[in-house]
Amino acid sequence: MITRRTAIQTLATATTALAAGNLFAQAPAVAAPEVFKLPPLGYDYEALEPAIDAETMKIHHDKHHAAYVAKLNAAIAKAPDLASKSIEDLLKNLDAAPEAVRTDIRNHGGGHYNHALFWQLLKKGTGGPQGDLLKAIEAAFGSVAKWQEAFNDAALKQFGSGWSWLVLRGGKLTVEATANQDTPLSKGGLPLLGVDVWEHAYYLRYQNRRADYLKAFQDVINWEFVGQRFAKDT
Ligand code: MN3
Repeated sequence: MITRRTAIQTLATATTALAAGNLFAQAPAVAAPEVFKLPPLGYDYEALEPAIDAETMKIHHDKHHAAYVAKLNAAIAKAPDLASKSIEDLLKNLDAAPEAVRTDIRNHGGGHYNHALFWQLLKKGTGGPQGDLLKAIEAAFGSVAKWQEAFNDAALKQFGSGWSWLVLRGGKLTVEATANQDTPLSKGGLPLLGVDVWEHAYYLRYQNRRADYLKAFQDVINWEFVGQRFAKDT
């Protein structure tokens, strides 16, 4: 005869066995699913020497960007409904993310997006802006030199960590700075070009000399890529 007590005992034994089975089946503990992946750099670490040194590129891409991706995936694991969204969608609609993960999406999602863009923005020897982009820069800033001045000025004035950007907003070009890993995408703009002014981006070669890094950065802008981004959205 099955009493209530033996029924509970049987159930408890079965539950324990099931849990044990699951434990062995799942071991070892798995990291958050890789919804977002670290994109390859796309060129050698030393490709941007001497403007940006190989060691900085290696640590910046393999460690810093990888950490943003890992922490973004950890946040997505806590809000699986977001897993089907693109990084652009997540950042354009931060308010749509559950409050518990919103700050992580903003910081680590922003870090992932900004760096994935940044690697593509870098290339030696592409000259300067051409064609329609050149015309638009001249119309908005007066000249390429004046744009450089505004861009570098915003980068120098950014207190602490952040970015300076060339942004396409409402069909017009602007220069804007953001703190931390905030991106113009979250405020309705399209970042065409950005310079990372976190110290991890330049400290090994330039130490406190952010202005020297910014001057050298101008030699490694992939203007063909920036021009393509501009053409696609105008
Ligand atoms: Mn960085």
